[in-house]
Amino acid sequence: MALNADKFIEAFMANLIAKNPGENEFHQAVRVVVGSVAPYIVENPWLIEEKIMERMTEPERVIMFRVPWIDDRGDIQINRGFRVQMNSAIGPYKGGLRFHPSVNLSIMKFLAFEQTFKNSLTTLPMGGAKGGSDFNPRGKSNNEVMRFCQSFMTELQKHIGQDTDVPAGDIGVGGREIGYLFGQYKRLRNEFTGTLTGKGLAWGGSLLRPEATGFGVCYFAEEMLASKGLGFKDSVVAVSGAGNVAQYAARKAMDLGAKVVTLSDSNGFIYDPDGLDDEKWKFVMFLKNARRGRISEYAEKYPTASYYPGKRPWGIKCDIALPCATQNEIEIDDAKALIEGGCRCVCEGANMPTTPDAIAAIQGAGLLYSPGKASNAGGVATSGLEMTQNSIRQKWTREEVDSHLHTIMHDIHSACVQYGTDENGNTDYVKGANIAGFIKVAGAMMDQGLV
Ligand code: NDP
Ligand code: 2IT
Repeated sequence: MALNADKFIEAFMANLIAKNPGENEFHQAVRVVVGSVAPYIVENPWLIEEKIMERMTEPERVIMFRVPWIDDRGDIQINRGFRVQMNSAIGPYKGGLRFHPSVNLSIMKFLAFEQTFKNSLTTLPMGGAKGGSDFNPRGKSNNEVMRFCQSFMTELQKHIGQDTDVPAGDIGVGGREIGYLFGQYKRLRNEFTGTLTGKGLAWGGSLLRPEATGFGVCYFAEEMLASKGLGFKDSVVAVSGAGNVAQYAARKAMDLGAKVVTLSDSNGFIYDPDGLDDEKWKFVMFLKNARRGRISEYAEKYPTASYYPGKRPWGIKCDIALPCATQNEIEIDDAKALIEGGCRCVCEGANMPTTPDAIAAIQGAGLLYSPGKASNAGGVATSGLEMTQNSIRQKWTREEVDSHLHTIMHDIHSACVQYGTDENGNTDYVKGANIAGFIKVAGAMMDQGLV
């Protein structure tokens, strides 16, 4: 049986790599999922005949387009726009937009693929998609960002809609960008609908959407920790990133009684042995969201903190690690450092932040480990709640949204336990999340025939 599954994985991956050459991030994301579901597939050979994995790894549609715009000096700029509509078996396409210079087709496809399984886990009816551009918002004026967003949406609006595809934010796309994108969508389509989520509170946004991914990460970590009689209280937490997900993961960890000692950006990390407090957290919010500054300025303002340029925070001793920056930010040496530092739990806020060999090391050392598709699903789940509120033209209270978010994170944890727990009672959250996500999407695809 194991041999069959291994053979299936190797043959499947060889074909996928031949068909999608050079798309390393996409290969990586697929290999992890196929690794989990292969035993299930070989036990149900009709899934092989139905070519279910071949269908799931071929996007339903890929849109790539030119995004021309004019910068503040009057020079022409050309960026590349993407929307990968991966799978609509269980609902309209749903997933964020990333604006970052590293964006390419491989990154878009890995994110859209992960999103399909994540959205399936949320219990809500949402298919999987991702989009974005190699545009770099850093250092651009508000007017430049607006012109870029307007040009990007001028093409994207042909392919999205409240019942078709509902984009949201991701790296480099926050409230400001969603505002400009929504404004242009409304102008071109002459409709005020919930076609984007992460909207401002005055124009259709949901309370708690900005907080939802980071809060959800901590709710999920609480569930994992509780299974071992542990919790956030009095623990030391290392967070990477300093953007939307990191900010609210740090906030919730603090509120649950933990000491958050690190934050980072792509230039380096800060270590504050005293931990963040209310004032320091508010400074980070101002620094990153209003001033759009660098995390190094934290150490300039608070001399108890040190700044480590060009480094990641995983060498700092911690009980809980919350990677909330980007893909492949915990490599094997980082994993070893976390294990040696006594870390008990790695709960992913980012998408695919841990490399496969680092995951194996972390799981092998007996740490609690959850993949982003399970633990960061609170963001897209709350986007789903925003869509519901838009459809019924109502606005829920913060408490109502938070209660839904809690229930969803609890249910995702239960699904991971149901599908990922072995005879000895140990839960492999990677296996659990992948199988639970897969079964629902595969079933829906079978019901709908060969499309
Ligand atoms: P933001 O743009 O708000 O913040 C991203 C943070 O990560 C910044 O601090 C950024 O630093 C850092 N970062 C980006 N690229 C790199 C890199 N190559 N190396 C090191 N640091 C980097 O994005 P979000 O907080 O929204 O997203 C963070 C992660 O969470 C991503 O993986 C995203 O896909 C995932 N995610 C986001 C959700 C959401 O609702 N926003 C939902 C679920 C997952 P710098 O300023 O230097 O670029
Ligand atoms: O990776 C993600 O789940 C997101 N960036 C959020 C997507 C969404 O539609 O809210």
